[in-house]
Amino acid sequence: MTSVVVVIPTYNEKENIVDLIPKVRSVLSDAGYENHVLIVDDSSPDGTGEAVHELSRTDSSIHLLTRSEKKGLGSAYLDGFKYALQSKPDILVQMDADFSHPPESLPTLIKAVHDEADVAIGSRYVEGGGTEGWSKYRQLVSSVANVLVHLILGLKTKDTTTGFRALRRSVADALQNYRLSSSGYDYQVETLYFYLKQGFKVREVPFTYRRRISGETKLSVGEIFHFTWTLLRLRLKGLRSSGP
Ligand SMILES: Nc1nc2c(ncn2[C@@H]2O[C@H](COP(=O)(O)OP(=O)(O)OP(=O)(O)O)[C@@H](O)[C@H]2O)c(=O)[nH]1
Ligand SMILES: [Mg+2]
Repeated sequence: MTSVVVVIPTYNEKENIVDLIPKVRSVLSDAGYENHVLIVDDSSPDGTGEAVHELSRTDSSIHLLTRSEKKGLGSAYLDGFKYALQSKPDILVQMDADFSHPPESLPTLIKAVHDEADVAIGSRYVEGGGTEGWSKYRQLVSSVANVLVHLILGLKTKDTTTGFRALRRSVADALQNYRLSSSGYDYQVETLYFYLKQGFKVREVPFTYRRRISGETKLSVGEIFHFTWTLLRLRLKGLRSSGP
């Protein structure tokens, strides 16, 4: 039986996470996967960690990794993968806690890795994908981010910023040995850049991104500037190491 660990970073997501975890577990069990859920919580003041701990008391497939303070989305994934790799799962999944990445789309995403891909990217910008309930501002931020990635790094992947991804274990292993320079939202692009440079087979799988159900966004203007700076840095590093 194929084993899957779903890694979900949280910061103040109590309301979402108590509904999301059982949903993820049931969707994956119904699809025939041995599955575990790992929450990486940065000591959320709203009690997210305590709520997850409570759920884990009755379900040994729910795990909680608590970090002492808010350290960023990217580093939460890295710490989560490191922890999850100890049990040697076949496939690792990363997804948000706020239902933007629909649990119902998990089997299609995972199947792409199960069948042939090294990395499956849940994509809003390939045929069949899309967004629901986004403001014009949020649409603009996402489009501009992708245009910048295409222009500056020359990547062909349509949705370079999505955080809904499934990875073969060997990819997560490779990531552990790579010195990642991003710790925030720029993690998505830096890792994609790394996967493509390593020659991993990356596939986009359409899904519909939904506006978060409850709670607040952690995407700040500061993160957006930092993201652009990361692209320029990666481009310069790429030029120095191997040419355009
Ligand atoms: N552990 C941890 N999780 C984080 C941190 N920043 C964001 N997250 C989580 O990462 C996921 C994505 O963050 P969101 O705020 O939803 O960002 P977004 O999806 O780009 O923005 P929205 O579209 O407004 O939801 C959520 O599950 C957050 O709780 C962090 O510093 N640490
Ligand atoms: Mg979100």
